[in-house]
This record gives sequence, structure tokens and C-alpha cells, in this order.
Amino acid sequence: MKKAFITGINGQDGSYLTEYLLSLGYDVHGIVRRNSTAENQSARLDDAFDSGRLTTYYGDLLDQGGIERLLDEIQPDEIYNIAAQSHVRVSFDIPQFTVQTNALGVLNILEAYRRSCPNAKFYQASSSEMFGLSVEKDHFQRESTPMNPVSPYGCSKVFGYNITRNYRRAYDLHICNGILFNHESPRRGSNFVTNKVAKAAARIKLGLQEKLELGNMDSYRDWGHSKDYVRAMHMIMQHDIADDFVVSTMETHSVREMCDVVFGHLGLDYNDYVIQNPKYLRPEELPYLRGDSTKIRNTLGWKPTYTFEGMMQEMVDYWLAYFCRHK
Ligand code: NAP
Ligand code: F7E
Repeated sequence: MKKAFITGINGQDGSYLTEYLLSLGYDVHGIVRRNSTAENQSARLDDAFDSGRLTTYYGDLLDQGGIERLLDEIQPDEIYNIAAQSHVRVSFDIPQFTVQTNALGVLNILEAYRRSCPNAKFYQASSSEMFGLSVEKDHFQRESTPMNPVSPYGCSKVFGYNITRNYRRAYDLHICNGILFNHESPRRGSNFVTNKVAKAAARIKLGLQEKLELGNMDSYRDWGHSKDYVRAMHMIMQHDIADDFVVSTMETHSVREMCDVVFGHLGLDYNDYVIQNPKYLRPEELPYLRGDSTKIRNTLGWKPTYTFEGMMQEMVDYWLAYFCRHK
């Protein structure tokens, strides 16, 4: 039975990855940060605990000694480093914390891994935000696209990407990067734009809210489903060669189009409800993302199962059911 160690286990991806690995027969171990409110801290993992094969520990990427002790004790076969301060807008508010976690935190866990369990495989959660303003002539970003980040978050992720590639070569470690484009689900934090819109539209439909305030509605994103993307993470780790892969749907939609789909699903016109508030604008915006995932499709046979419209419907339906229960 394989053992996996996951950082960021109680986040969106961490919780779906946990369920996926448990379904494959893995023992899953992961760290959660100590929080003053114990209730709901591991809410996304509630079902997974029923398996009896999930163990969580207090831990933080900033505490290298603690991570090293855990890796030494657990001796995992696979390490998924998916913890991060993952909100781009917030990274402008707390740049130092973002860089400490997303950049130095990666170095901390790499050092712990190198000393404690160098035969394990290691996955790093890299991001399309690393590409920033770079777009190829065919309007895609792919593995070979130069990195030109436009946020503290993007800059921190470029460090994580580069240091993992450096450790792979320097110490002959099995380290992979998934360069994931945006991925969403009902478990997405509700201050990311898709779930913010899905949640507000459901509340508006039920008469619980009148307006929705957004920032820039003219940026484009390549939005997939987290469940499809955690499956890609696992496939990347099973490949014989430690390598880096873009994971994306190869489609792009504007925030405006996404609002149209969500409100349209409820029989509403978003123009009647959405207003702009400059407080949601970013000091520097990334205007356009569309990933070319040909490499992972051809090499590993991965492809997404969710459509953009199907995913957005799932999120709206989740919130409708939620607010009907909690009205
Ligand atoms: P998420 O829901 O925000 O989860 C992030 C997780 O990291 C949470 O469990 C969080 O714990 C934990 N964390 C934050 N700071 C930490 C620290 N210092 N030490 C230990 N744990 C810490 O993010 P996600 O959407 O699942 O994304 C997973 C990873 O993929 C992240 O690295 C993100 O940057 C990257 N990524 C995401 C996307 C996307 O579209 N979702 C795309 C590309 C890359 P708390 O709950 O205690 O905060
Ligand atoms: O913004 C615009 C905003 O915060 C998407 C993270 O998972 O994907 C994610 O980062 C777009 C941006 O995601 C609001 O300006 C308009 O253009 O949902 P988001 P993101 O910044 O693309 C990358 C790949 C990651 O790696 C990150 O971890 O939507 N937008 N109005 C808004 N965004 C937010 N959050 N809130 C608004 O009101």
C-alpha cells in the first residue's frame, strides 16, 4: 500500500486529491495549520476521515524542522506540495507572507525531503500565473513559454518552479511540476471569482442578495475542474521520468462570459445585478490565459472530463441547495 504526504490537504485540491488517492488504496497523511477556530478547519476532509486511512498532523511550510520530523517518521512514497497562499489579489496585500510560504516554504520542504526520504517522488503545485504577460503567437501558453509574472504570487511560484527543477538535476531527485491553469469546484474558496459569482447568483435568485460587486470583467481564464486536475497530478507522479506538464482545458473565457453562463443558468441577466467596485481590481492584472496541454494529453493520456458550462452549473446548483437548506 502506497503512502502519500500532502501539504495543503484541507484546501480545494488537497481534499479532492485525498479522496482520489484513498480511492486508489493509498494511505494518506497531511498537514493542517493550527488555527484558533478548530471547528470546520478540516470540513472539506470530513468524508475522507471515514476511510480510516487518513491521518492529519499540525504543520506549516514555514517550520522546516517540523516537516522534516514528519517525513522522517512517515517515509512517504509520494509527496504532494500543494500548500500555498493561493490568492493572487491577496498576494499584493501580504507579499512577504506569500513569498515565505510559496517560495521559501518550497525550499524548506525540499530540504526536509532530501534529508529524510530522497527515494520518494515529489510534486510541486506550479501555476499558469507564472506566465504572466507572456502569450505565444498562437494565443496559448505552454511548457516552453517564457515566464513573465505580474503578481507577488506569480513571482513566488516562479521561484518554487525553478528551485524544484534545480533540486531535480543537482541531487537526482524525482521531482515533477504540474503547471496548472485555473481550476474550480464547489470547494473553491468563495473569494475566487467563479465561486464568488456562483454563490452570489444563487443568493440573488433566492432573494437573499440584490447586487454583486466585481473587479475586472474583461480578463480571460482557462477554467477547468479541480477533480480532473488532481487526477493529472497523480498521473504526472506515476510517469517514469520526472518532468513538468501544463494542465489546462485549452479553452478560454472572460469573466463576463462566465457571469453570463452562471446567471443564464438561473434564468437571469447578469447585467441587471453585477456592478464594478475598484476595490476588486489588482495593482497589475494578468489579462489572458489559455493553456496548451498537448504534452500531458499525448504523453500520459490525460484529458478533462468536465465542460466549462457543466462545471459552472455544478457550482451554482451546490449553492442553491446550500442556501435552500440554510435559508
Ligand atoms: P487553497 O484552496 O487556497 O488551499 C491552499 C492550502 O494551503 C490550504 O490548505 C492552506 O491552509 C494551505 N497553506 C497555506 N499556507 C500554508 C503554510 N504556510 N503552511 C502549510 N499550509 C499552508 O488552494 P488550491 O486551489 O487547493 O490550490 C492548491 C495549490 O495549487 C496551491 O499551491 C495553489 O497555489 C496552486 N494552484 C492553484 C490553482 C487553482 O486554480 N486552484 C492553479 C494553479 C496552481 P489554510 O486552510 O490553513 O489556509
Ligand atoms: O481571478 C478577475 C480577476 O481570483 C480570476 C488562483 O487559483 O488561478 C487563480 O488565480 C480573474 C482575475 O483567480 C473579481 O481580476 C474580477 O482576472 O478567481 P481569481 P486568479 O487570479 O486567476 C491561478 C492559476 C492560480 O495559480 C491562483 O492560485 O477574475 N476578477 N472580479 C475577480 N477576481 C476575484 N477574486 N474577485 C473579484 O471580485
